[in-house]
Amino acid sequence: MLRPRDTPTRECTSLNGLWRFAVDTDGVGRSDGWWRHTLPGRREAPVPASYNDLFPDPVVHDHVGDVWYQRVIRVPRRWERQRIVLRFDSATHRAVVWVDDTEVAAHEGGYTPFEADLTDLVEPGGEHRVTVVVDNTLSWQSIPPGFVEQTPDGPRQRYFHDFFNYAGLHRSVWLYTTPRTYIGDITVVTRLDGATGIIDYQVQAVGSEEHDVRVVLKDADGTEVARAAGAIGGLTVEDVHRWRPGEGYLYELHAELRGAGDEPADAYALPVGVRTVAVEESRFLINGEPFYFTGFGKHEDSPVRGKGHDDAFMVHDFALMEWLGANSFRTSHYPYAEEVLEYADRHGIVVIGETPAVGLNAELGATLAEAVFSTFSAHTINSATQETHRQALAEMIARDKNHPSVVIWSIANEPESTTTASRSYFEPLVDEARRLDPTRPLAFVNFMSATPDNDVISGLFDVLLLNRYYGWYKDLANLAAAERNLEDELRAWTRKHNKPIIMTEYGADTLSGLRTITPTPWTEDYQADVLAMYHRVFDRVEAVVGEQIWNFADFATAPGLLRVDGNKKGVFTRDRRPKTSAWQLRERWRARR
Ligand code: BDP
Repeated sequence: MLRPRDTPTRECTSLNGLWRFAVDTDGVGRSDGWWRHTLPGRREAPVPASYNDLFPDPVVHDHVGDVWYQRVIRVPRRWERQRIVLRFDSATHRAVVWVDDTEVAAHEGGYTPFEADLTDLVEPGGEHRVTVVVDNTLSWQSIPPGFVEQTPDGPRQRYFHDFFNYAGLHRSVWLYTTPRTYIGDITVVTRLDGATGIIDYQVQAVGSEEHDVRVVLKDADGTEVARAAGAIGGLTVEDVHRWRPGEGYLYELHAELRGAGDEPADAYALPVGVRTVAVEESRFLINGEPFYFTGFGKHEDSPVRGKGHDDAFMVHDFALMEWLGANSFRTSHYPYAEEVLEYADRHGIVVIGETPAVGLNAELGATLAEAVFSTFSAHTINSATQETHRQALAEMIARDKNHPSVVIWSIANEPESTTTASRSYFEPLVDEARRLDPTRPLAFVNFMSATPDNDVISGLFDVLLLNRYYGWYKDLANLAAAERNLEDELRAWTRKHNKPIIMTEYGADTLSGLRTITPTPWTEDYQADVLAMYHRVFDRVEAVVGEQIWNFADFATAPGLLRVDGNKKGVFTRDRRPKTSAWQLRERWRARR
């Protein structure tokens, strides 16, 4: 799915800004047909943003169910004879969209885009009402899963993941045009043959049959370096400038459809980074060279905006990672806004892309939702959930396949992975991911109680991603034992699988400003001691090819006895002030570059 762009044949208008907004507390909007009229009440909400923290009102903050957004759009008169598309970069967790009285789109899943073709519905020069209902409910069949508990005081959403269930229109909304015959999709796969780069491309045209495809590759200065014709083909670049960590060099692939009169029917420009990714035994190779990941698991999370994308926070977060010398991050625990991946592409930051499949684990359900259940069963996570998961995976790969920054797909975070049911659940998803993208290594993030002895699914994957909390949930305030246990476990994984290991989570909750001399959990000093202990072990175990701390910054969660106004494992506070560990990391990571 191509991101909307202005090109010589396409025009984009942003629909970001203030929309009318109503919380459907009584759940009557759908039966009363709220899309037919102006929404009730006088509230407005910004797009993009989560709605939860905008108003000082627990009814909004903890709402379970539908909220409604509405605005009027004006379609420029000059868009006559164009194909007109309405696009939502995301709606968390599902949405239905109407234009005037007509339903135009419905989408499940909170972190991938969806579109509606409005060509036959809207009038160039005219005004139209756009209404969106966004439902934040998590069920056994949603990804991520959850359940709604009916209590005497109303419904309560329970879920098995450790971040607040922010919802709303978190990303941009667009109205854009393409010609009626248009480029529907482009796929690029890059290879290296010595100093030569090869870009295998595929351009999918939609509409009239009579057209030619032409492709021109330009370097970063805009100079043409290769050209080809045909919907499927290859471009060869001698002395190619590689995309590599730390330097996000991008070419631009200009694809054109040409009709009978040789007029350009459609044109689209796609940034392309030429690089390879491979796994060889326990090494992770980018462009044939061993790569060591340093950085974080993150969240899209900031005060007031919640999970709403914000360019200022994005640039600031990347600048802080650069200050530390970090070279990578994981999009824990869902695909991030596409702006984030584009930025990573341009700046040479390496990304592990993750689906929203977080909390598929009864053990976490017991801790985070006080719920007792079997992870996989006819009544809990079942084949319908698996289908939602498959769709989320397919939509992530469709959106992100062309980003050179993305080097690994993570199919889930901390699922149950020790039972035959987990093996049956994941096998088809692994096959599907490999079918959709045979070029990138595949992984899942392994939960602490799934050890080399009882795990039954790691053999299906290329890289081991481990979340370990020695020194925190285990061996608290006993870092000598934590160090022994961590090293023993890493060596056991290596003996069993001989695959690259990336520690995708480790850390300790830390209250900014709390200091100590003797080892005391929650202090800044204890966080620094825990990280230093992990780093000593990583430096001794050869199969460890990456360290991504949990978390980049403190973030909001559901209330819990272990959570003091959210999760405090950040190296930065929620407003991005450094804790003591930041200087320690800066020293370690900058020395590695
Ligand atoms: C892991 C989860 C992560 C949590 C973290 C923690 O992957 O989402 O926030 O632990 O407990 O289980 O801090």
